[in-house]
Amino acid sequence: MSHTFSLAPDTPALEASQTPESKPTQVRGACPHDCPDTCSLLTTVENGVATKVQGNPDHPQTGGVLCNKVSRYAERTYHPERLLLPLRRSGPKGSGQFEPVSWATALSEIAARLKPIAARNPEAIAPYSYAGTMGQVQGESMAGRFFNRLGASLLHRSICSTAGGEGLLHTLGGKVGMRVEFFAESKLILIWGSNSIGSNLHFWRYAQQAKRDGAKLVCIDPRRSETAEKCHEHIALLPGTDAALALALMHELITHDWLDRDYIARHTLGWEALRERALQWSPERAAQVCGVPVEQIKALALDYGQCLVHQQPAAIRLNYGMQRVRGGGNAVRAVACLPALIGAWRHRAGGVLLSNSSLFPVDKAALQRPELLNGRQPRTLNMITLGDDLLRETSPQFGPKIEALIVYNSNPVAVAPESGKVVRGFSREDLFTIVLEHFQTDTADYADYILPATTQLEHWDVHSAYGHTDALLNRPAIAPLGQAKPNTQIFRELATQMGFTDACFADSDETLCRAVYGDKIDFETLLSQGFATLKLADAPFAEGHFPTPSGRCEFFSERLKARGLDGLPDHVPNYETVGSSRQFPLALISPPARNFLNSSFVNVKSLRDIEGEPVLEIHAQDAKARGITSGAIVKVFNQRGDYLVKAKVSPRARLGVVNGLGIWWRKLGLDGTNVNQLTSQHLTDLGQGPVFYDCLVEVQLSAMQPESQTA
Ligand SMILES: Nc1nc2c(c(=O)[nH]1)N[C@H]1C(S)=C(S)[C@@H](COP(=O)(O)OP(=O)(O)OC[C@H]3O[C@@H](n4cnc5c(=O)[nH]c(N)nc54)[C@H](O)[C@@H]3O)O[C@H]1N2
Ligand SMILES: Nc1nc2c(c(=O)[nH]1)N[C@H]1C(S)=C(S)[C@@H](COP(=O)(O)OP(=O)(O)OC[C@H]3O[C@@H](n4cnc5c(=O)[nH]c(N)nc54)[C@H](O)[C@@H]3O)O[C@H]1N2
Ligand SMILES: [Mo]
Repeated sequence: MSHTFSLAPDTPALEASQTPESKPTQVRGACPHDCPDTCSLLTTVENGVATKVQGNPDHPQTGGVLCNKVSRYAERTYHPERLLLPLRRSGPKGSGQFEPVSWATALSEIAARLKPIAARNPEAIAPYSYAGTMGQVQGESMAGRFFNRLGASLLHRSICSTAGGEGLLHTLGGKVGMRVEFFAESKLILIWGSNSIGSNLHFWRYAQQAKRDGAKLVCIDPRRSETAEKCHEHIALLPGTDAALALALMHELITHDWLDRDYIARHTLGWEALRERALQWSPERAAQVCGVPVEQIKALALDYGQCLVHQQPAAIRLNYGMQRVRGGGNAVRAVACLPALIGAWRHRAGGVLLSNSSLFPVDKAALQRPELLNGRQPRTLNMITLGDDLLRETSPQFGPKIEALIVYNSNPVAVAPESGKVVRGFSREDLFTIVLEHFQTDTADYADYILPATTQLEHWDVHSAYGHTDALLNRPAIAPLGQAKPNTQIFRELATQMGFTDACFADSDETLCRAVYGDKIDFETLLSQGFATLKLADAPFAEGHFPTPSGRCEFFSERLKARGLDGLPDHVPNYETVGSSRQFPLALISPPARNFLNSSFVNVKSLRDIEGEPVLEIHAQDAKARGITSGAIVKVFNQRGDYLVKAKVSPRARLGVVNGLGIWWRKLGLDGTNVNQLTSQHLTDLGQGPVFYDCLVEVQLSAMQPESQTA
């Protein structure tokens, strides 16, 4: 393969399509999705058409294996409903009726609408984006420049990981932890708030290797997930009670003296205070709060403590599932303290991993150019409160009413909480909405203009990972389909239309790719190999050196105390705790479905066929009490709204907790809604994140049943 890396903004350099008659070629890329695994892709291209997308066998973290979803990436790319032309609304708001227009017309009409708003107050224009692609270039590079130059509202990109991110920051010093490959050598692995088989498959391969070598696997998850059923133990705690469990484990480590006193003395901060806090959490008290047998907590503490006694590595794979509750930040802090207590960090196969993304030297300023703000300090909107924010009038407290919304890399109508309000906001006649998309999603239905974006097979990008420590380059394998353009190019052209003449808007995607890491990661390695592994110590914290202000693992955080917050981790009960409401007695969680990636891939038929239809898993006893049997249509409801789903009486659901697997497109749901109709806009203790899994509901048989549908 010869790779020429020259890229004019609008004409991706393409090995395959430049020589349409040539033999099949394989083009190296990167999976763009929001997943810890960030796989290296090999796309086979024949006559300019991508015929197959595979895992790259030369990339150790990918090992030639892709998940079911991304192995269908070509099917998604060539999907008959792919958006290939710019579209302008031709029916009422939200009707999903559009007519094709030329790019020139779309862009000039958009600019004509945005200019007067910007002239009055640019903060009335808001971006909304998340992780449709995790690419540094097709994410916040040209888009960031555009919004900075405009002076638009800023966006707190909080919808996924900010509670856990802040929790780690104030404990370990950032999103840093074990290297994932060393889990293969661990002797005890706690899989905590993670359905690894569904959402972190390549980690699961390492866990399997460890299991074959005698490791014990414990899963801590309210749901009996695909992963939980394959572990030796499953602790099915109530949602939002993880900190209580972690503190009770500490209690046991202390009372049995399973402590690495040397490590604690040399490499931690706040031990005496933490000790006092943990001693308030007997296993009996935690068992009450967590809704699990006390013996299970004691047995887990014994397993963890024995790793110290026998000098064996104990590892924790934490994932973001457990921080989507009010106390998510504190819970991550509590769990992240555990390895230091037994000196697990001394081993390369010991410690904890939630994310390693802080290790990547991304030069955000070079990409987004904050100097374009020119001294302005626009307000920051939170992704979580989109529903409320769209419905707000101008006020001194919140600033101007949102008049225009530019959505890219996200599907907020499906994924943001309390979607009844989100939909009402998007329905506003006076809201001007632009959506950059591959498909006519629930959000695109509410657009005034839909602009067709390229997929990962059609554009350049650079990717950091969060579940391993390699950076990846994505080369386009095929030419853009139809009239689709990369996000970067759409924002370049919008900038031109708005009259922005700053030189940085002319930067090509090549320049942006090179700017991601500057000289911190060798770009030639990315070009020749497709990936570059960060140079890191095997056991990063064996000798302390945490990237905290004190250089220690901070059980006690002065920074949190200075903000008036608890300096120690604690159990912070949910906003909506089980048992606190007679009206809504069940806890609802809505974890990812294995064959979807958030709301992406829901429209890929072969994958949707595997998932079937939106279901609510419910415990046999909870079902019986309500006269519910498998296959019945049930109404799930609370004070925020309701939605209809098929019930599935299932051992995957624990007593008192129902699982509404996510995230279906609303328009493919039984009544045009999805689970986010019920979730709230409350924020987490740290990081101002979402509380999707902190949500009480009631479930009842619906008047609509499968029989009456066909009658
Ligand atoms: N197939 C697939 N893979 C994905 C995704 C997807 O949608 N589909 N999403 C991606 C995204 S956006 C992310 S952020 C990552 C990580 O995404 P995560 O959401 O962490 O992914 P999971 O590991 O599937 O789910 C978390 C697990 O946490 C459990 N859980 C819920 N509440 C609690 C709780 O209070 N305590 C504990 N201990 N567990 C709880 C759920 O039952 C679930 O099994 O995965 C990514 N990977
Ligand atoms: N109830 C409930 N809600 C949740 C969650 C949950 O567990 N339960 N999980 C939450 C989490 S962890 C997350 S991360 C969010 C995810 O929320 P989002 O980041 O909004 O993720 P997706 O739903 O996958 O939507 C991404 C969209 O971007 C589009 N896209 C992909 N690539 C490109 C591109 O290159 N250009 C453009 N213009 N568009 C592109 C895709 O077609 C897709 O429609 O959802 C959150 N919502
Ligand atoms: Mo996420």
